[in-house]
Amino acid sequence: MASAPAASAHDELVSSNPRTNERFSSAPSSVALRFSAPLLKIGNEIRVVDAASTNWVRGEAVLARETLTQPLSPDLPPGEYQVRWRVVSSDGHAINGSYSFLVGAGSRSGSIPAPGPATKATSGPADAVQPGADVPAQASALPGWAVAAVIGAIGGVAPYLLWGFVGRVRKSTRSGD
Ligand SMILES: [Cu+2]
Repeated sequence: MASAPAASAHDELVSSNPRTNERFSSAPSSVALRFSAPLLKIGNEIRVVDAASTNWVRGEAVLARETLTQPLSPDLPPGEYQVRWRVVSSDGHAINGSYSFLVGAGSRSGSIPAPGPATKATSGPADAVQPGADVPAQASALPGWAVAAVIGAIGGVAPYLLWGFVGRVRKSTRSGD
């Protein structure tokens, strides 16, 4: 049998800057991730955390087709940083992953545990987790099925909302005559 076509597969991370376990003498100013196909423009997130779970990103991630770029705070102090990404693949599925890079000579890779599966139910968004609380950052992240459900809901409801909006505009235009 021929191998199955790749059309139905999730997209994959094909390259990154920084690379996995790359070591910098001076801190990088951004993280750029390139995927195997253009991402959907929804729910894409890159976090860059240190061993204390501080997130060092600054501003919004910028999506350009298959490349998602996240600016970082200037002058990251020496240490290990873990890039934790979650994006929505071109087939509508959420995919995620993580890898580390190093700033300065002293640190070693592997001291930051990789995010595990999202098993804990949480009552608030990720940013509501108290600093210093012993909760993995990804525990409150939306699971993939939830992201897919939101996309499905938006896609299913949008035409009706648009229809209703157009209808109201038409009515108000007529009554204004
Ligand atoms: Cu998929």
